[in-house]
Amino acid sequence: MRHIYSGKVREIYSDGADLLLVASDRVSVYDVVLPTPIPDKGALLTQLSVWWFAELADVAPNHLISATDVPAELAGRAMRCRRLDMVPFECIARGYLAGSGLREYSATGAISGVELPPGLAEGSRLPEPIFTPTTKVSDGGHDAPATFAQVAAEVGVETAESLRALTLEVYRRGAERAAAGGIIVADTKLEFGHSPDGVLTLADEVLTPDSSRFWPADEWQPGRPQHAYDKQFVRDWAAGTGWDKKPPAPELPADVVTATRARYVDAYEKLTGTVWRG
Ligand code: PZK
Repeated sequence: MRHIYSGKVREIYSDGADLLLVASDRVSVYDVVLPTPIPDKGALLTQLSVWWFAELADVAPNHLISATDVPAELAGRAMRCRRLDMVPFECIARGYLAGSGLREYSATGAISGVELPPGLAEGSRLPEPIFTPTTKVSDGGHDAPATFAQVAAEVGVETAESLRALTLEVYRRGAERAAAGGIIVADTKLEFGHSPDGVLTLADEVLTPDSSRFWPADEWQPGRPQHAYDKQFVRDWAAGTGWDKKPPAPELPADVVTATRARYVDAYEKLTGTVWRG
């Protein structure tokens, strides 16, 4: 096994021809990784992704080979995956207005070239889900919006149309399932790649709270920032400490760790309809 990449909260290893995607228990808030892990977070997000890959198998083929044929020390929080030729765009679907999409809409009235009606507020539900790709910027820079035409120019119009259709269908299916459990999926970020035989394939993690904005539906109120399903206790605690949001972050108190872990468990159980047995 060779370590090939470290993200803020995840790692990639190569193992022969395969990749191992490993999720840690680290949590980031305001783009800063906290010194305190959330027990089982990596396993919860990995097992949620694994569940979604099966649930969405009729929408798109995916890169997962096995979540059990992994080294013992990574059991539960690793996915053995096929190596793909990655599409150089993040495929984002949005059903609600938040984050960088809100900023772009406020400045231009559109997101990634998709025109939206005037008068939408922070947290508003969009008339219909939209595809708002971004270019991947390495070196910790922030991703930049890309229009459909820019995606098509890079990967071809046929692949671009497939990326849009698959991204929107994954979002619709995820949002519908989550709504039944009282969770709004405001947006989600997907990654795709081509398999060696040229098949467009869903990669990375899917519909987790790290790759998506999950909001508690019963607290949704357009016109203000929404409560995050997973990290709200961390954010509220951080605001109360007076921490300047620059590294290093302070240690989390035990009650915030416990409450945050419970939200990840809750999201897993509500989405999958099964009980978490770590
Ligand atoms: C790949 N990433 C992002 C994911 C991280 C970073 N199946 C694949 N084949 C080739 N490359 C990738 C994948 C996938 N998935 C994904 N970077 C490369 C990423 C997980 C953890 F730290």
